Amino acid sequence: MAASKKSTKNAPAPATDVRGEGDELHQRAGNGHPGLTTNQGIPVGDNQNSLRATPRGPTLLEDFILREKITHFDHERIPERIVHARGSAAHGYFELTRSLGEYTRARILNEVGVRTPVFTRFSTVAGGAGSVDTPRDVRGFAVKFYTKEGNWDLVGNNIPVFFIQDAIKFPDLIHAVKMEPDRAFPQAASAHDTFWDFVSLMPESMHMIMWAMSDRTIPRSLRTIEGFGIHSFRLINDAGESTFVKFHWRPKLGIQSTVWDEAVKLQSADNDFHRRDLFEAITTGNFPEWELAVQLFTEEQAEAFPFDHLDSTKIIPESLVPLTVIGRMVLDRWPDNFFAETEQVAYCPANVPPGIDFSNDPLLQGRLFSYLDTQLSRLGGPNFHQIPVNAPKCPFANHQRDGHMQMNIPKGRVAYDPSSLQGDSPRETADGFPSHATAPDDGRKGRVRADSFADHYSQARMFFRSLEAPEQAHLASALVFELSKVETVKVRERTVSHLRNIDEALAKRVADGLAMPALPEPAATQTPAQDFPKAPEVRIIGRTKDLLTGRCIGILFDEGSDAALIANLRKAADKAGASVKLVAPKIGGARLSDGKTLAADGQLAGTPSVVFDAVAVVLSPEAAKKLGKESAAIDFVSDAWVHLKAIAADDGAQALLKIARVGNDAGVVEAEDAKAFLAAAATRQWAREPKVRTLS
Ligand code: HDE
Repeated sequence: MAASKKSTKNAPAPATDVRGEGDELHQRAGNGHPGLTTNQGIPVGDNQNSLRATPRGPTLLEDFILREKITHFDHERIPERIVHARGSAAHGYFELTRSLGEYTRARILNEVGVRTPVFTRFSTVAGGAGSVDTPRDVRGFAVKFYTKEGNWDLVGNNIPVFFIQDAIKFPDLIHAVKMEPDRAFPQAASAHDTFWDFVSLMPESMHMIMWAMSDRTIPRSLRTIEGFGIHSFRLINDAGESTFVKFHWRPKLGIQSTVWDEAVKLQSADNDFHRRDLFEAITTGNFPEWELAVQLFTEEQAEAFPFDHLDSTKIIPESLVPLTVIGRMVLDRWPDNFFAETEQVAYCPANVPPGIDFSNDPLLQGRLFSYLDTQLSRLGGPNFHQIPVNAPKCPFANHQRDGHMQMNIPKGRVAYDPSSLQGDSPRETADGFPSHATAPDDGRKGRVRADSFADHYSQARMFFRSLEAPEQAHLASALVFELSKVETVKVRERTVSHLRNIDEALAKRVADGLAMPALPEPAATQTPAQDFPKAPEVRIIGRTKDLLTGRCIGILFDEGSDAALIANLRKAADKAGASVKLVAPKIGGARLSDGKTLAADGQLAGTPSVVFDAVAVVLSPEAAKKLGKESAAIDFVSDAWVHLKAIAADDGAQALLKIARVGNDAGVVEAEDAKAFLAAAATRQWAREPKVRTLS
């Protein structure tokens, strides 16, 4: 009898983990199925009926199979993450393309061409594990690199700044944004009183508020978000010299976002929109990819910045320190099991290999404590590093012992250091930590905030003024939307009082959108905003890549649709790298003009156009007339129009377009002209926006 097979990198793990040697008892289910057993390996002959005293009598306590099964089930859940509870993750690799050997001795940043395995988890912040994928929220972007020198966790977000400057404020921030404790709503939303109450009393959050209200927080796909390590870290080279570094992930597909109405409708169309998108991309071989870029700067350069780089509410504009691309990350394998991997993965910003070190950013300093601590209750004890997804892929050894769920069997009598009794006990290594650049301690202790942290408005202004006009309008509308959900008038006013310090026109727009009788006084500040040069890198428009790769086109068809036209559109889309999904009123499809039945991928009522990047409507005149009375069909077309998507339609479909009040512009093309359609489908039709919505 063979021992169990271990899952190899790309092969799915066996459905059941049959450990150790068994005998024919364990194989007798037949057809290659292992026999069902209890957790003690006792073969189970009946998994359908519990043990009863008589056929209609009471169940017996003696039934150890029933008891074991129910007991295990009762304990299947662990506490969800206090933040970032909802997430999706994938395996992949990081490949260094440019050595940072001059700056760091970390091997992962020295060895060009070497592929280091990674496990990357994306998340929303505020919602629970079962909440939807598409609320307005920051996205977590956490990467665990399994390096040869131990695990390096780069635990970042898709926004390069944060709400607060000091970790001591984090519990307050999170309590304010989560559902309100007395009423237990709203779930996964910042649009409520407690959040705006807190941030309006916390001027340092204003820069982050600008980002949070921008289209960055309603991404189209996890494959189209940027990632940022946020804090400055240090790189330390062999000579012990230190260089500051900020880490940036840039998506190969470019940044793409939704429009707000689309994000709202996505919440009802598909709770799992981002998770499904990532799953489908990876399992169909369209592996998402990001570049890793760094900003490197010295202590002297940092001294000259007009802000403090240790303050996590600030970016370092690329005009001051340009980005250098040093590698790429490809996610190419979906986890075998959500709980074992995605749920149990434990990131910690304190996990860094020798050659990477921390800065004094007070937010980072607090995080260095929090992450290990939280796992003790979330994963139940100090041995969570032994869970496969968390275990380093390099050897690791020390004298830590015992504790709940110890999975290893350490050998020998020595569990302490120094020792002299055992030749193979682990010892310190000369090239291990500490690799720190020594920092002088000037002996002054105190709960103080450096004066260099006092400017809360200049970068908020820089961000807002750097955006393109449609993005500014979206940001203003988002503020109006969120503040309209705030019941307490003084909280609305206090927020607008900060906006006045950022940009007077923005404050007026928002006050007008809220129908405020008068503008409140600007918030008092000792450090008024300065005018920094624009930072074009904060925009999305202009930085989106007009690519079809990774986008999905929906084709709506019905009885009698033109078969050749559909085939042509599919072929052209496929050639351009887009995927296509067919939508029809019935999932079994419909008979096309050539008499053949084409099956649909989605039923019209359950597959609205929000899930697509562009749509084509190919209908016979009769079908268009029929669908003109079907609200799902009308919404399919009108939503594509108001969400600024390309629409291709044949002659037959025109009646439906008319009912859906689709206008005329460069994004509405004839279905016969596949080339024009695909060109329009590669981008959003921003010029259409003023026709379809009033922006604040
Ligand atoms: Fe986190 N954060 N955080 N955070 N964070 C957690 O750790 C915390 C912060 C981030 O996919 C928790 O394992 C404190 C900034 C991500 O598993 C917890 C502070 C950034 C994830 C925690 C911050 C992040 C977390 C909850 C202020 C961007 C999800 C569960 C000092 C740079 C990781 C857990 C995953 C998760 C604490 C602020 C990113 C409680 C105290 C800034 C992506 O430890």
